[in-house]
Amino acid sequence: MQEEASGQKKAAVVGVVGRTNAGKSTIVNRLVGEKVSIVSPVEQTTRNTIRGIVEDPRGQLVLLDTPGLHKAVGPLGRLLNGMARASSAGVDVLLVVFDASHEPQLEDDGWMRRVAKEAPAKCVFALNKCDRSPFYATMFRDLWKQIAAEKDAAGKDSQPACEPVWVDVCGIKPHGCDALFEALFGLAEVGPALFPEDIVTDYPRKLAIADVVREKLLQRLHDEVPHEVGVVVNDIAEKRKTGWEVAVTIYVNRPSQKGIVIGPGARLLKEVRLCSEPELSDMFGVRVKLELWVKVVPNWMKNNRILAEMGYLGSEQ
Ligand SMILES: Nc1nc2c(ncn2[C@@H]2O[C@H](COP(=O)(O)OP(=O)(O)OP(=O)(O)O)[C@@H](O)[C@H]2O)c(=O)[nH]1
Ligand SMILES: [Mg+2]
Repeated sequence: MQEEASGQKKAAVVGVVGRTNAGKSTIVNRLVGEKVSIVSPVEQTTRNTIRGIVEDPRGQLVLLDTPGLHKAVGPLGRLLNGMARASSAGVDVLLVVFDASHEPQLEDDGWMRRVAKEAPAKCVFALNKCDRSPFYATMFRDLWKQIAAEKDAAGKDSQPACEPVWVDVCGIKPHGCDALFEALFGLAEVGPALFPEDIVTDYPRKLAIADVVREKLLQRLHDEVPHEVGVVVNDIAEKRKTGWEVAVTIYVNRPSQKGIVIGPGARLLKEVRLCSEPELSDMFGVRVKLELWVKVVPNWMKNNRILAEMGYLGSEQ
């Protein structure tokens, strides 16, 4: 590569967007090579914008993993959609992830129209889940052709739709994102690194711990409960001999949900704790012990203090 040969490294901020469940966080973790963002089959898994930092001989990519766009339900849903839209602005490269194991959905159409309208200079369309069959790559390409043609036909005054770089990817396979890496570094420009070399994320510690606990809950809860669960880390006591003792509150919306989260004989909560602790100990290189409390606060999603503690209102700790 020319830049490498001349010793000049590249750098880019990449906004990773797309509809919920498309596999954005899976791809970000794969590119970073470490888990920086939680993943689950439940919609609206990612609730904060998370920066994953990729260091490579070619340079540095700063990936902004965002909440997936979805049909907004309630104040939290609207907040997450706003966050997703806002984080596509002001990036060097826009990476739109599509789940091509399904036909294009309304939100996919929406992202394509947004790209056509705003014509970002550099854009990659990643068709994810190419391990699955059928794989609707042609349908996605045809939809884009149609949207770009509509935009170009719309008038002389507006700028023409941009030409995205298309890549088929598989977020769950070890080499499933190599082509995407190539595409992103291909679009990045020569420039200084934005973060020190040895960090993979600057996501605040309390929010990262809360996310791991929420991931373990999402993996075990069904129906509407996952969307009405929120997690806050209240305190991290750093003990010299025994490691970190972390106090965590799990907020639910209704009394019946408290019983579901705790589970018969407190089994579910215990499982969540036992799965989270080793992962967190690994993540931070110190023994982590969790104390989990479940609290019913009707309409916590409308409570600005709680939303701020969760980092959803931009007052991250
Ligand atoms: N088969 C297959 N499944 C995948 C692939 N990539 C992601 N998944 C699965 O898709 C589901 C959603 O993945 P996430 O990475 O959480 O999706 P997301 O786009 O970040 O979702 P939100 O955070 O809700 O916006 C998870 O169950 C992943 O394991 C893939 O390439 N192939
Ligand atoms: Mg996500």
